[in-house]
Amino acid sequence: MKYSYGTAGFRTEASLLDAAIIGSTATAALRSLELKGKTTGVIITASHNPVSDNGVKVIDADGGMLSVNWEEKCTNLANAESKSELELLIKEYIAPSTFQASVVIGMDTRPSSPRLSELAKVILDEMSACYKDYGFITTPQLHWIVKLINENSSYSIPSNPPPLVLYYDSLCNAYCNVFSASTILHRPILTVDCANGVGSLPLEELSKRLKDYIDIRLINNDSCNYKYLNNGCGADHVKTTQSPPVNLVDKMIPNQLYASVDGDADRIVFYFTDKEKKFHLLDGDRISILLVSFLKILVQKSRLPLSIGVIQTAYANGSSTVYLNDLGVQIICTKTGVKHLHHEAQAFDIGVYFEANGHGTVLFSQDCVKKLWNPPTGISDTETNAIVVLLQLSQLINQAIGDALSDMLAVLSVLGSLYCDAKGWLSMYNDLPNKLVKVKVADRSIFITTDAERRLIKPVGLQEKIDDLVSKYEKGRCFVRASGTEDAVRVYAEASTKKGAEELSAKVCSLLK
Ligand code: 16G
Ligand code: ZN
Repeated sequence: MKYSYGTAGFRTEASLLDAAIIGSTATAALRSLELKGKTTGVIITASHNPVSDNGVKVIDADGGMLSVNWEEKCTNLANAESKSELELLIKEYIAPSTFQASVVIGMDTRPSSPRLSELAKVILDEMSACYKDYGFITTPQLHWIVKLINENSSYSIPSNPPPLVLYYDSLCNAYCNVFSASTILHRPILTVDCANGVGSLPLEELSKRLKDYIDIRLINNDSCNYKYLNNGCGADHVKTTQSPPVNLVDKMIPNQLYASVDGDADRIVFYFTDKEKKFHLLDGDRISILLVSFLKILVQKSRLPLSIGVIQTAYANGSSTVYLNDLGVQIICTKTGVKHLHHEAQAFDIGVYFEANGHGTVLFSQDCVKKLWNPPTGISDTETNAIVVLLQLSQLINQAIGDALSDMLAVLSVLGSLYCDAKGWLSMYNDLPNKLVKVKVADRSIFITTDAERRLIKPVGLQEKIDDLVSKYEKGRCFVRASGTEDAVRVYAEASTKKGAEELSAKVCSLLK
C-alpha cells in the first residue's frame, strides 16, 4: 500500500496503518531535531471516519499543522519498504544536532488507538527521543499543548501544573471574564452531541467547571462504546444530512440551541428547530459571520488600528460573502483545507477562518495581542472595555488550530454579549439554495483548478461550458474540484431558487459523464 500525507495526515483502515504511524512518529522526532529539540506532536485519530479506520497527523512546533516541506519526507518515511530503508532515510533527513528530540503524543478513543500509540512509543524509544503520552485527548488540545510548551522556554515536560489543566483554566477564565465584561445576563442552555468520541471527556470537564455560567447538556457522549462513534451522530453527520443526530430526532425543543462536534473535536456545527419543527443548521459560515460581526464592533469601540480579515473557501454560501462585503471586512477565498485558510488568516491582526463544515478559529497576531496588553493611556471606559473583551477572546479561542470546544465557548459568549438567540443568529442572512454532489469519474487527476478552486483550467473547454450554464441562472454559481480525500469529483452549485440550484447541479454533473 502507498501512503500519501494529505490534509488529514494519513488515514485508512486501522490494520493498515502501522507503517504510517512509524513514518509519522519518525517525522515528528526528526522535525524536533531540526528545530533544536523544540517539541512536536503525534496525534492518532481518524476524526469523523468509521470506527474501523484510524489515522495519524504530525503537529509542528508552532502548534500548527506539519510544515509543507516535511509532508513529502513523511510520505517517504511511511512508504519505506524495510527497516533498513527506513534507517537510511532517517539518516538522510537527520540534521546534525546535539539536541534530543521532544515529542508529545495522544489519541482518540478508537479501539485501535492504544496499540498504535504503543507502536509510536517504540519508535520514539528507538530514536532516543524524550516524549510524553497524553493518552485520550482531542486533536486541538494536543496542538494547544505543543504551542504552549514551545512558547514558554521555562516550560518543560512533564511539569506542574499539567498542560491540560492550564488548557481548561485558560478557556474557563477567559469565558468568565468575557461574561463579566459584557454583562451577559442569562445562563444559556446548550445541548452538545459529542459523536461518542474523545470530545466527550473535555466537554464533561467544561460543563462541570462552567456550570454557573452555562447549562451544558451532553448527549451521544459514550466514548467507551466504540460501535457508536460517529454512528448517526457528530458534526459531519449533521452537516451532510442536515438533520439531527441519533437521540435527538423528534426530541429537539423549539428555538433551543444544539451543537455537534466531530470524532476528534476539531469541528463544530450548531442547529435548532423552529416552532414548525423545521431544522436549521448554523454551520461554519455562520459561526464565522457571528464572530466577525462582534469582533468588528469591538475593534471599532476600541479605536485601535486593527485589521480584520475573513478567510473562506469556495464552499462558503454566496449570501455569507455578500454579508461580509456589506460589513466592510476584507474577504479572502482560499483552496479547501485548514492549512490554506490558517496561512491566509495570519496576514491580519485578527484573522477569522471557518470552512462551512465547521473547521476553524480566529487568529490574533502577536502585534495585535501586544497592542491589547498595552492600551494607550487616558482612553474611555468604552475603549478599555472593548480592549479587555478582545484580549479575553484571544485567550478563549485556540490560537494553534480550530477547536470545537473553544469555538463553542466563543459562540456562546458572543451570542450572550449581543443578546442574540438561535433565531436571531439565523436571521443575519438567508442562505442561497445550493447543492453539493459527489461524482465518480474515471480519473479525477485530470481536473485542474485555479482561482482558489473556483475555476477549471483542465480539462480544456469544460469551464466555458460551466460558465455558459451558470449564466442562465439568477445568482448562479458553480464549481468543480477533485476531492483530496476521496476518489471522486465534487460539484457545488448555487442559485436563487432551490429548483435552479438543483437543475444547475444536474446539468454540470452531466458534463462530467
Ligand atoms: C480535509 C480537511 C478539511 C477539508 C476536507 C475536504 C483538514 C484538517 N481537513 O478533511 O478541512 O474540508 O479535507 O475534503 O484540513 P475533500 O478534498 O475530499 O473535499
Ligand atoms: Zn476532526
